[in-house]
Amino acid sequence: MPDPVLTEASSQVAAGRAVAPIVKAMFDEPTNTVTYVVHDPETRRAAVIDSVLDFDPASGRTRFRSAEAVIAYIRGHNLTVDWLLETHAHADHLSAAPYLQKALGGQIAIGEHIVTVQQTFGKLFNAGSDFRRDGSDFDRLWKDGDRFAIGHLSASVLHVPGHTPACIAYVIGDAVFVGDTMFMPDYGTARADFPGGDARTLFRSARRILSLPPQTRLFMCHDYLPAGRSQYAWESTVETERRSNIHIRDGVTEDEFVAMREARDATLDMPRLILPSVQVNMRAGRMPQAEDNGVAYLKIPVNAI
Ligand SMILES: N[C@@H](CCC(=O)N[C@@H](CS)C(=O)NCC(=O)O)C(=O)O
Ligand SMILES: [Fe+2]
Repeated sequence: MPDPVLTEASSQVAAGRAVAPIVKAMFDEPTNTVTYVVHDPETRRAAVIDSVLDFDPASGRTRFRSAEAVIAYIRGHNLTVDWLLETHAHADHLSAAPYLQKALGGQIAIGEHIVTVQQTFGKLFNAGSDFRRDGSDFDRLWKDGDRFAIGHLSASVLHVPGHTPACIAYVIGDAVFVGDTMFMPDYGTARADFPGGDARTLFRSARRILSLPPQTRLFMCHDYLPAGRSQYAWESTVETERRSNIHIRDGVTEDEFVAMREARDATLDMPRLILPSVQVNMRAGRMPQAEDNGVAYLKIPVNAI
């Protein structure tokens, strides 16, 4: 089937090799998350992708060690932040986008289907009328095929649902920030058992990314250090993933993938931070409104998830 959005993204990748974006990866070991700062070397305009707010669920305390590291990098390299991009509403860490926005500026953006996620989790957490479920907590909502710029770098948006309904991959120059679609070849793919997730849809989204040119650089959102590897890793290519990804390399059929993914998902525990993460991330990384004592509370739904 012709896919005009992917055709456009492919020519962008080819052109993107002329002025490649500079990509800085910052790994958060407690949540196995990779935050990226991507910038245009000519104009020094930048985007931050998938930032992390440190959160200790035992004490309910937030800390800003990861966010401050991003701020130090941005200031140290004299960059101007235009975008604070989320690949999806993460279920395993809280976003630091509002904290970074206060310090650095930039617009907070996510996929337009965040409204579906907001409706699902708004209901689960019985959020009050102060919680807007129309995406308006974000500054920008992306559609498949949307294009934007980071200085002179071209960026475009691929809607890649499956892990969650709102997942986005960002194609920036010749680099793709794949979010939680696939991981390093020896780890495979993301789970598809969260509300609104679907293994068949995930397969199609991952294979769509793998239809980009073979040399396209792919940057993963997580690395879980599978047995047999001792160094964290997060960068791969279309060619490498097609040759050797244990779940979605060339030759694996959709039905084989779905059977494997659903069997594995049935064995997985919920992420340690899923309850705080989704309550905060559905609000673009902000805490629920403080109560009359000035304290914000996060809920734990009992036997509901
Ligand atoms: N043990 C981790 C699990 C995190 C997790 O479930 N990660 C998701 C991405 S948000 C995933 O796709 N994991 C893939 C897998 O374990 O197969 C935690 O508690 O945070
Ligand atoms: Fe995720």
